[in-house]
Amino acid sequence: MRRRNKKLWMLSLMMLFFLSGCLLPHENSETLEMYNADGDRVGTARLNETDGGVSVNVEVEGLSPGFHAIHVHEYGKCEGPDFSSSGNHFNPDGKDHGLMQTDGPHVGDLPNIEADADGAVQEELIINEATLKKGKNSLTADNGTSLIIHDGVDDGMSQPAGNSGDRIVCGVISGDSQSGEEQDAPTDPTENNDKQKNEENG
Ligand SMILES: [Cu+2]
Ligand SMILES: [Zn+2]
Repeated sequence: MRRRNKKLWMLSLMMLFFLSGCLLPHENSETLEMYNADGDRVGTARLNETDGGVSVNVEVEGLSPGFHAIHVHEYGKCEGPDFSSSGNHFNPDGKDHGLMQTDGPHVGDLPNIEADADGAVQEELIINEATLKKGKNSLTADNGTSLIIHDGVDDGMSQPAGNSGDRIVCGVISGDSQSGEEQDAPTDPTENNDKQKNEENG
């Protein structure tokens, strides 16, 4: 009798782990694979839902030393080499661009990140008005959005995009938990290209 209760208890505990492992983190976090214009994987961006918006932990290398613009763009598509497939900045409220703009900013506008002398960045940013859950400001709804790093610096004022220069690194925010679970496995960029091709054909 006792043993059976213990078994049941273990089973419900396992159920709880299963549910929390499969349902909750998917809406609360996602790890993006970041790719450069050549299709090489250059790092990750870890997104977490917080009370004050979505936090982004960017770990990317291969940039030029110094400041770079970074934004959330409106479409979840990273097609190199120019990444124009990602569209304009994520701007569900129809505001102007720029953190220093009185009629701004876009929800997707973020402070510049700074690469060190080796071209590496490790910074944590907050997308204040955004969510990974459902809603108007959801980064994952309607086929997702994308996180873009630029060659230049966002001046915080100029329309429509802060005069930030070329788009050089891109990662898709899909709401798909798979990318989060595979975060530690190095990916072959050609494999990813094949996958994208297949998705387009399908
Ligand atoms: Cu941008
Ligand atoms: Zn903007």
